[in-house]
Formats: sequence, C-alpha cells, structure tokens
Amino acid sequence: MTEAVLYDYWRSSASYRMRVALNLAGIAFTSVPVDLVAKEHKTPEHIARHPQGLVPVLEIDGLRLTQSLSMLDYLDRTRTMGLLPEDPARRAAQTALAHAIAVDIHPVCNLQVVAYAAEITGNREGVREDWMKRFIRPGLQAVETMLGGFEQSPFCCGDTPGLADICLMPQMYNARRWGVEVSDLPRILAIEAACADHPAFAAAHPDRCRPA
Ligand SMILES: N[C@@H](CCC(=O)N[C@@H](CS)C(=O)NCC(=O)O)C(=O)O
Repeated sequence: MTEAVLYDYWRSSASYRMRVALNLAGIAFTSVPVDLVAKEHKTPEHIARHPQGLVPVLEIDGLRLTQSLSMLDYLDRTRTMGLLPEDPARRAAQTALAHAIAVDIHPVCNLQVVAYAAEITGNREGVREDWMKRFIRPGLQAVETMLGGFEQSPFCCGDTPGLADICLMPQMYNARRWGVEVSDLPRILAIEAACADHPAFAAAHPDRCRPA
C-alpha cells in the first residue's frame, strides 16, 4: 500500500490534529510542508489539492481528503481507533466538546482572519495578540466547564485519547503561543499534561515538526 501523505504546516492546529491521529493509528506518513507564511497554500498547485486553499490535505487509501474533522472520522471508521463512543448520547456530548474547539474557537483565530482583522484596524501594535486572547480564552473557559461532565482519567473523556483531546492539544499550543491566560483551567491543564506525555502527541508537536 502507498504510504500516506500529509500536506501540512508545522504550526497549523488542523495539521497538528492530523499528525496526532496518524500517530495514534500507527500510520506511517510523509509530511509535505506547505508554508502558510510564504502563502504556498494559495498557489494553483495547492488549490488543486484543496479547493479552499487550506491545510491539511491527507492522501491515503487512494483518496485525497480535506477537512480535518472529516479525515479524523475517516481514520476512526477505517482504523477502528475508538475516538468516540458508540452510544449516541455520549457520542454527541464528546463531539460537542471537539466542535467547541475545532468549529467555534479555531476558525476565528485562523491566519487569514487575524491578518484581515489587523489590516482593517490599521495594524495597531498588539492587535493580533488581543484578537487571539479575545476569542481563545472564553472558548477555553467554556470547554473547561463542559469537561466537568466527563470523568478525566486522564484524558478528556476517559483513559484513552479521543477526538476531544486531538482538538484540545493544538488549541492549547496556540493559546500558549499567544500568551492566553490558562492557569485557572485545571482540567484542561491536566489533560494537556497527559497528552504531552503520550508518544503520539509528543511526536506531533510543532517543535518536532518544524522544517529545518
Ligand atoms: N476546517 C478546516 C480548517 C483548516 C484551516 O483553517 N487550516 C488553516 C491552518 S490551521 C489554514 O490553512 N490557514 C490558512 C490561512 O488562514 O490563510 C480543517 O479542519 O481542516
């Protein structure tokens, strides 16, 4: 079988999610960096891979997949990863946790969104940091409250990493990058520590994946 290929960017949250999931599934993959700062994601070559001009893109099983949540669902169903429980009610609750991050916090903090916010406010010094703090902190505070409905032992929803952990860890990387206050979010901090100790997460960390 052809090895999987992940078109990704070291600092991209959605790419980080996919690196974690591929590692958890034990799928060997080649990373092809797409430099967002150099706008490589807007080249015709990349748009041909991803009509939205975003990363990541995953080539696997003869398919070319976009949208990290769809890719995670594909891996979960084809590799039986157990990222979500079968029980519909528990599944809905855990999906809500992942979506609170990946669907609500992440998109407003995307590179092109923040760049535009900075542009229309005259590129005031510190505007990017302010924007990130404005959206990431309340988003994570809500996630902290939502986590109260789950038993952490030690991951978001149990003793194995699931969809919510895969979404949370990259969001925490981004929170720390932008200096967001997180010290009063104990559940999230405990999950972050557990994930940091897990080899699949450690190998996917941006610092380990930054092109030389
Ligand atoms: N919903 C998409 C989001 C993908 C996305 O927003 N990727 C970001 C990096 S995390 C990107 O390519 N940003 C480029 C830009 O903002 O110009 C997914 O989950 O795959």
